[in-house]
Amino acid sequence: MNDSKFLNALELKPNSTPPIWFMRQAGRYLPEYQEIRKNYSNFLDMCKEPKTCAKLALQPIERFDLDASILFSDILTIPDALDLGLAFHEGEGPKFSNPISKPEDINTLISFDENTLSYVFNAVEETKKLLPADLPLIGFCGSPWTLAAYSIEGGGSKDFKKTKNFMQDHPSALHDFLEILCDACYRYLRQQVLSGVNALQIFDSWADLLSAQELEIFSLQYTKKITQKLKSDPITKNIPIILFEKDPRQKITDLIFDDLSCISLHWKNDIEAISRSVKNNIAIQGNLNPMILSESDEIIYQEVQRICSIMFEYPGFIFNLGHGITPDINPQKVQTMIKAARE
Ligand code: 1CP
Repeated sequence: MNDSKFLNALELKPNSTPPIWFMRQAGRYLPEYQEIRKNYSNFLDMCKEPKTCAKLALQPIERFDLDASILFSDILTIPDALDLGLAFHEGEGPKFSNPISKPEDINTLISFDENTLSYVFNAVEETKKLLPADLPLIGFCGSPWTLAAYSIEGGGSKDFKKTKNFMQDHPSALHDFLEILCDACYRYLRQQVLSGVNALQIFDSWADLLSAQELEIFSLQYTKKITQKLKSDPITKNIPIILFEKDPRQKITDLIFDDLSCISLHWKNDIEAISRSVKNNIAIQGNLNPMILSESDEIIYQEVQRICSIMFEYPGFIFNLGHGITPDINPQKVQTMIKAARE
């Protein structure tokens, strides 16, 4: 047994209480985050300061005594390194000044150089220096599909119309782009491991834009290539990999594959049915609807205990939300959620 409940769970070893961390645990709902954030007009400038990233990653650990920390950065650093010109302006989501709008934009892309992202790897090293030795750090990237969607759309969107049109009109150019992103993600994650992360999570946050068949062709195929490369590389082969697919059209039990140590469930997934059918072959994380955190303490207790009692005897269970925490949540409610899960 190692000293980390989180790593134990990823190895399907039992824990007395479930390890806890949650998506977007460092961020806008924390007043101590806002205190630092107000000094930067562009969020990306803050991500480029490794010591600041380390401090931000530690904030939720110090406040809530969580069982895992996640690198403070963003999934969109890769398209930014491809010169798509990322900025996060006041009160807006991400925007690319130089998005992919036609196939030629893919042919003329600069080649990915992970050294452009040395600020991220330095952030890993700085965070490791501040974290207690037995507290694992999670590295991450977006799936090639999710990164392509932001790069083509030029930012966030409700319906990702441009991306869908691009997929219809230029499927082969899109595949070329996904191939480029796939190689970039692998090199990016490998370098995070060399810098000190203990586990990896791949976020396919726009899986729900795709039909079951498209998900296989445009998303999972490339994510599997990344994990295959990681698993055949001596540097990364023992690092556990977690996959988050946001509300996919395909059944979770059908999309799980061998290289994964853990599947992170969206809040719409049925954790009971899934845990029964995967029978302890893979760790399971997540599933609590983040909206519950705006409810009363009683409702939070009920919902946390519902999930924990379903997963009580499942050795590889990691308590987490079914998607990122939203900026409007009162940190006190998070405390209630954690207390309920530890009880
Ligand atoms: O203005 C601000 O203060 C910036 C808010 C913010 C933060 C705190 C953004 C912009 N990114 C982050 C950090 C971040 N992003 C982390 C590390 C912090 C932590 O988790 O503790 C991580 C892991 C991410 C990952 C990320 N970024 C995802 C995948 C997870 C998910 O929520 O599905 C996605 C989709 C992004 C893109 C992104 N970055 C930021 C925003 C507001 C968005 C969403 C844009 C949109 O689609 O509307």
